[in-house]
Amino acid sequence: MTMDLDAQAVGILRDNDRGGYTVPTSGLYPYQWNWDSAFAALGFATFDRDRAWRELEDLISAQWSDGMVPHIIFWQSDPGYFPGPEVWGTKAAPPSSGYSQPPVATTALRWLFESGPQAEGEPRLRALFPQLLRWHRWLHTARDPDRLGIIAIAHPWESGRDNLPDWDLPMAQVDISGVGEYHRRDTAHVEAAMRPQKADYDRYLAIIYFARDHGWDAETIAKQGPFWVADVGMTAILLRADRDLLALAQSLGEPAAAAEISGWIERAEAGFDRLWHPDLQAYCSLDLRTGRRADGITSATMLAFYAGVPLGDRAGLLHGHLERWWHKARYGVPSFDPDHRAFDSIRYWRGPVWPNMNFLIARGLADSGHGDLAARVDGDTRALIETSGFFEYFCSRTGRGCGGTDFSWTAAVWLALGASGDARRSVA
Ligand code: 9WN
Repeated sequence: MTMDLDAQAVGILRDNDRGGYTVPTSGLYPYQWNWDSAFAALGFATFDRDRAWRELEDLISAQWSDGMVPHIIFWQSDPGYFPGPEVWGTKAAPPSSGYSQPPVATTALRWLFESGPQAEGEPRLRALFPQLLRWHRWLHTARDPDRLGIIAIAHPWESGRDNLPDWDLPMAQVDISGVGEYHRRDTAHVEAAMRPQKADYDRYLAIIYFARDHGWDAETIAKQGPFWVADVGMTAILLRADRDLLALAQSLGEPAAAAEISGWIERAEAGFDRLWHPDLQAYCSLDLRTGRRADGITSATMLAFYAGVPLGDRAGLLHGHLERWWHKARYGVPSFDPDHRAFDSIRYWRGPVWPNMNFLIARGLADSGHGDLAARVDGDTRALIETSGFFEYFCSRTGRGCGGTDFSWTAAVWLALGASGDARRSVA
């Protein structure tokens, strides 16, 4: 059984390989996506290390001159996806979207570097390191211009967790009067009940049009953009990625970079506290335009372990939420609190289980000494794949597969977990 699934997972990554980069799934997502590639690299690393490096090299090669690494890279045109390059109008080469995504890629690169022979990794890492440093610097400046130690997203897509209920209130403020008619493609590939609604898409487009009409200028976006929310997921993943970048700077003997990165880590460790919601007893996103906190708990709160935030008594509170969610939803870890009125077990990021998030959550739990909980999260990820296949995400109540099929990150996570569930050992 496991052998078959291993072979299937390898086959999916091979089929989704477009020669240097991997599409998340053919049809629904026909381009390269940023954090998807980081997971794909971890999967490739289990059977083709050179290909794993290339995945990340291709991603970083699309970096903008200001340091931003885009969330979608349109390597070739494909009418099957909307909004395509003509809608974004970023003038980037290669054509790309104008937002970024959480930098899981840095963490994947560290895993790749440390698990392979020095002679293989060092020259490749040395070539990428300055670009990684510039990307992190961009995230810490363009997306945290006031140096709060929490990272804003300028569009829900920048979080990677597109239609979380967290974004409902901030999105309600977005003026959609200039959006006009458009033709979505996603619902031709998957059931509409599993995808964001038209009201969400109107706003996704209005936010893009604002940035496009202001030449994708990061300062204008930060000051006046219609959506500006500090995201727990982006902040936690960047903090973890900073720690990994620091380790890489030390391995490469880059003391000036190491000092700069240490400053970011210090700021984020202090800043993370701003996201604590005293009533909900969890880390929640914060609308930086209105000062309003999200009124629900998302799976990103569990990334506090992955980020290595000093938690004290809060660790127990977060475990309590996890236990409560398991009791209610059957499969962990739902992307949104199953006790909340906005929970929906199949609609995109509003309650299903996402294998990529589970992977990060479990690594964080394992690293912080909660091996039992990590094993349970990994066990659920495996059970979902064994029962339903390599779907984009899964219903947290029934385990039914949802969204895209033959999905790269699901195949990659399966391979990276390995038979033992020890991601690092199997990646090595
Ligand atoms: C928009 C590719 C991407 C993921 C995101 C996921 C979804 C895109 C979409 O697919 O977003 O970026 O069109 O819905 O939410 O996490 O990177 O798999």
